[in-house]
Amino acid sequence: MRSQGIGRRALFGGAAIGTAAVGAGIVRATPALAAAADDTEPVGQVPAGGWAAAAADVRAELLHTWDSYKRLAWGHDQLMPVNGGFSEFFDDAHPVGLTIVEALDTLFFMGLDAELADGVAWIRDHLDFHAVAVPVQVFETNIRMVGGLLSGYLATGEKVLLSKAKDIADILMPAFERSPTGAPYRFVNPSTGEVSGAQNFLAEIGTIIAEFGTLSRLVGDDRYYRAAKKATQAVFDRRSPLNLAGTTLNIETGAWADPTASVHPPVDSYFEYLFDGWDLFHDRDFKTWFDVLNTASVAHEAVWLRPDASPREHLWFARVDMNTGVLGSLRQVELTAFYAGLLGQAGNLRLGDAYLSSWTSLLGRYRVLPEVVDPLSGVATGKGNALRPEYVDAAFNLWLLTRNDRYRQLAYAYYLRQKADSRVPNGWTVIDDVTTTPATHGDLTSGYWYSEQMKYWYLMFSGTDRFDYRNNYLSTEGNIFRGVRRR
Ligand code: DMJ
Repeated sequence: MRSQGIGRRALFGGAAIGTAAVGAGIVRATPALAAAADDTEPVGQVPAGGWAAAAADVRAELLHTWDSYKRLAWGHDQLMPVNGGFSEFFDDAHPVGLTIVEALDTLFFMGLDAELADGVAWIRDHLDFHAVAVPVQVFETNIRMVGGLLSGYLATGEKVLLSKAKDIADILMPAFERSPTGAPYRFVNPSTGEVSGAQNFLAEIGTIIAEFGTLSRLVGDDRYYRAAKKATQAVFDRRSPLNLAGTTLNIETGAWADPTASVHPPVDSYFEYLFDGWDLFHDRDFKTWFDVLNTASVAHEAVWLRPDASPREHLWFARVDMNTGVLGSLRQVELTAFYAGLLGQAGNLRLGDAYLSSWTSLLGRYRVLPEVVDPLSGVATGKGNALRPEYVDAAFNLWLLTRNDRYRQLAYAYYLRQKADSRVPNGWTVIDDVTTTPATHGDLTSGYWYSEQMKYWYLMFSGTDRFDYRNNYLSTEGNIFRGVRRR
């Protein structure tokens, strides 16, 4: 990807631009125009007490929330810190200790070794995914459970974690093996083995290779790697003449059920894992697939917009028709902020920086990012914040790549903002409305909070010798499959 590859530049003022007008206003980008995105909002912060104190604060917040989880919800999937209760993520009748699994490698990096040992013991004695008696999403089960157990194994060497990861991957395998196309069914019922959900989204089809490939490597059985690769290729082989893929595939017929191309969910991490198949396993096919699809996505979907009263244009990503390239919705989803880091990892630091800057620009208006936003008006159309990690994820990846301290300062400023708005006596909670003062709280500590942003913040601020800052790999769920340094 090169900056010349930016496909579209929309020069608009005003909030009431409809799709047709957007389409009519598109002009080709030039590198000179693209350079306009380089001024970044000055919202970064250096911790007054130094970075070590910031790291200690993150660790103390994690530990405080973990202690609440242990006291109020131990063994259940997720803590509800406001009412002091719990909720299950997969099956209301069968908790699987999701929070424990998600926290494992974060506890290791923070040196919380007694807590880590408690978690491993719970998993050894209680985790039985076969008992789950409802259909579970292959995607969520893989990135959270299989991934969490694998990174926990890499952090501790505890064989029980590897064997439970394999058990769960074996439960998921029929979703791949029974599919005529190789793209998985969306659901599996762990207790019956029944598969369901022939309409599947790209993220759910193709966010598999990091976990399944790592498992193959660790157990010496390439069935998992091959299944994940075949699923990824099933999408690539069905790309349009524009080299775009859609959003939803019928995995039985191979026909597109939704031909909307985008990098937003529920497509997002399909792109992430195309790159990761190359990054983790040096498999050239993944690199080729990533280059082909991502180059076309940037060319057709990148738009530069100037909202009301903004001094400059911001880079956003539109949805387009995969066959015609015609523009669809401009709605921006916070989950896609991760893509700033991926663009950087793939070699396009300029675009990655510009895209992070677009998200940063919203922090002039919101204390923490809302789930969904109209990029033309800046208005939040989804006002919640599910304790999302993606903005910090992108800042972390750009910081790892460049060591430009601005990214770490942005991440620290965001830490202070999220802490101020999400902290309750029992830990941190999701927000139902970020536009009210004070923020309107929901009641949940998302499992990924332990696995993702608390780890990203801690690694950025601490400089721990348990992590290899030069050679590492973090999955979409923040699980570390390369770069663990055990003594
Ligand atoms: C996480 O489970 C992962 O980052 C996933 O890829 C998408 N969303 C959540 C966090 O927002």
